[in-house]
Amino acid sequence: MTIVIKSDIDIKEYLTKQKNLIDNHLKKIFEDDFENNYQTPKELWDAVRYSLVYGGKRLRGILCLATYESLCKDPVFLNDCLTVACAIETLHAMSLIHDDLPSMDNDDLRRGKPSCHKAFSESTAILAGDAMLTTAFYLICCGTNQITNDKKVEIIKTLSDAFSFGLAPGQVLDLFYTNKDCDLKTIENIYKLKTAELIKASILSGGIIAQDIRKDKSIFNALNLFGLKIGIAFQIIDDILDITSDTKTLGKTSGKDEKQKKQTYPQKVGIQESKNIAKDLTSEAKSTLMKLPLHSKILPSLADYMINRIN
Ligand code: GRG
Repeated sequence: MTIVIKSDIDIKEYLTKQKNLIDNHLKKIFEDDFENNYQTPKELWDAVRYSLVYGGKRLRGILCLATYESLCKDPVFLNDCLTVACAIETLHAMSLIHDDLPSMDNDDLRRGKPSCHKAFSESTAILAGDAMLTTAFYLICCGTNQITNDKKVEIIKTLSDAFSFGLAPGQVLDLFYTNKDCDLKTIENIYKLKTAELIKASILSGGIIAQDIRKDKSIFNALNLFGLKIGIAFQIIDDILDITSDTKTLGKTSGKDEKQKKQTYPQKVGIQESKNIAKDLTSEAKSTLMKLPLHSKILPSLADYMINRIN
């Protein structure tokens, strides 16, 4: 594998190339490798493959790879970074399965097809999510060959922090404030927890593989802030698209936030002001990277893509 650094990035071409890399690696892991482990009982692993291997933009995995490539020219750890990117996508996909459950957001559609509990059963969907949550950490421990054990622990800590202190409390608050009024600060905090923490952790994971970023506080702090800001902007755009786009384009049911009386930026300040806030957050995010010795402009390009996306 080689790293190609371009000054003028064709973002669509880059996204397609990186998504293919991740898709193929996920197929290899969940369809070919560990043949016995990933087969029995068939229903469980079919549900995992159904929700994970096909579909998804792979943005969190792509951010992990892009951060590595931005900080490290040496491709020696690139294959391990790809495995970590797949572990991150496994974590993200499990959060989507659980998010869709009847006791959570109760959504019948995900990635353009029936959500996991609709295609299988509620109990299988819960258990597929559980298996994915633990398999992701197994992949970081046992599916990587070049990175040190210290780095593996650092990545596991970063990602488990994102779930324990980000997604889980974020989801609790999101459900708590459904159909209840709250202020914009509270909504921002929910977006930070349920969405931005995993985006931040994906970026930090790529950074940890590339360098000792915990020692270089300027790099760690900049990536941290960059991740949180683009993560919040990403969720704001998600909520705008829920209003302005259609179910086919989104691959999930549009118009749900209004129906479920969710507390969102567009509901609070309107679509245009929400767009302005997402744009400002993205500019602030990009400016945090300015002083870093990056080898590529891919991270700012991805930040721009994330607020201009249509699904
Ligand atoms: C298991 C500890 C633990 C916690 C999970 C269910 C849950 C708690 C949290 C839900 C978090 C969640 C799904 C937030 C929404 C984030 C979001 C906007 C997802 C959509 O991401 P995309 O557009 O989806 O990147 P694709 O399909 O492209 O991957």
